[in-house]
Amino acid sequence: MASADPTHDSIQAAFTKRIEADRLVPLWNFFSNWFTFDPQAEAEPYLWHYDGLRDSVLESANVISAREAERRVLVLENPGLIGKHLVTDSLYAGLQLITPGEVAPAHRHTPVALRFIIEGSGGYTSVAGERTYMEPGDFIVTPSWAWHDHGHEGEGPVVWLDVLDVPLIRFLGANFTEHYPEERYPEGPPANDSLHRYGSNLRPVGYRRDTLASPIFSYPYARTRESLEKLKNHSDWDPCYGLKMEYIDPTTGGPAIPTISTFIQLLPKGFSTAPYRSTDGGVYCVAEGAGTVRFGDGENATEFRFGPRDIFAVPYWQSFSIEADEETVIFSATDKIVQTKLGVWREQR
Ligand code: GTQ
Repeated sequence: MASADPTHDSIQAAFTKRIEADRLVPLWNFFSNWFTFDPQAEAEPYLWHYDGLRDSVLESANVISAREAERRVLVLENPGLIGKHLVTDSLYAGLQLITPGEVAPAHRHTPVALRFIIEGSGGYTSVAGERTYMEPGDFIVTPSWAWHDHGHEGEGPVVWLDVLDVPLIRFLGANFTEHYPEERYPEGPPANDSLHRYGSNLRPVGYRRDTLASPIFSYPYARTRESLEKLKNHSDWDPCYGLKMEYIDPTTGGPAIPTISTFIQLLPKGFSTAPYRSTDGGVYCVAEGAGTVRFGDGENATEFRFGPRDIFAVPYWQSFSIEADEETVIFSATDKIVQTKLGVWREQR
């Protein structure tokens, strides 16, 4: 900040210039930018209407094959993060399309990927050779460094939302990718083996976990929805969350993914959540229902109408509330678990 005394300013400027060559920078020149009273997100609140994007997503199949693209994805780029290819400051998200008969070739990377299925049937993802078939609303995990390819044996397009922790892993310097020499990873256990083995409140006797990854890859919507349906009749509604549940690793009770928290929440028809903010930014995908999401207040207030399959970005420390015109189910993925483990997570109700 310029002071009233120009000599003082020019002494400081000259000093700053003089130390530049020594690779030194005065902290006082940027202290207030860094040590802000509260978090200042670059991401902006934003909503993508799926019905408005669908044509472009489907058209991408005429532009490039899944094989050539490796992953045919239209990335959801936040208007506050242009050129960074991110949906929020800490997460990447995109819409991936696969058409009948196509294969997205096998590879593996240290960033974790999650999928939330938007439309279509008959598509599958294979993790270490085990196929998981995808139905709308299913939540599927590709753990860090697991070989995976995608395919489609059914009819019609299959589209899902990808969310990856790429920004975090790149920032930390642990970003590796490897391409499998064949198009597909060799067939492994039968389809959905891991769900039956670990996802039924059972586990093999003697099971010992040797990675941080959950042994199940698939959280089928049919099961999730049934739980919400049963619980909604006698749940205490959280004023900010409605009925909100977290996807877990059944063998630990911890999060389904070590670096991304994932949730499903139900809001009954007519329910309005109380304004809420927390330090975990995230991406939200509407599984069912319709309503309005409102961000901020006063001059900076913005609101978006939402319907099924719409996706919205909630920047960190951004106050927002959701009003459900119909019974609404929303999936979300945030960096809460990372912040919780580091002891810095906060919320304000
Ligand atoms: O499906 O493995 O959106 O590797 C970006 C990178 C999806 C995937 C993405 C990927 C994938």
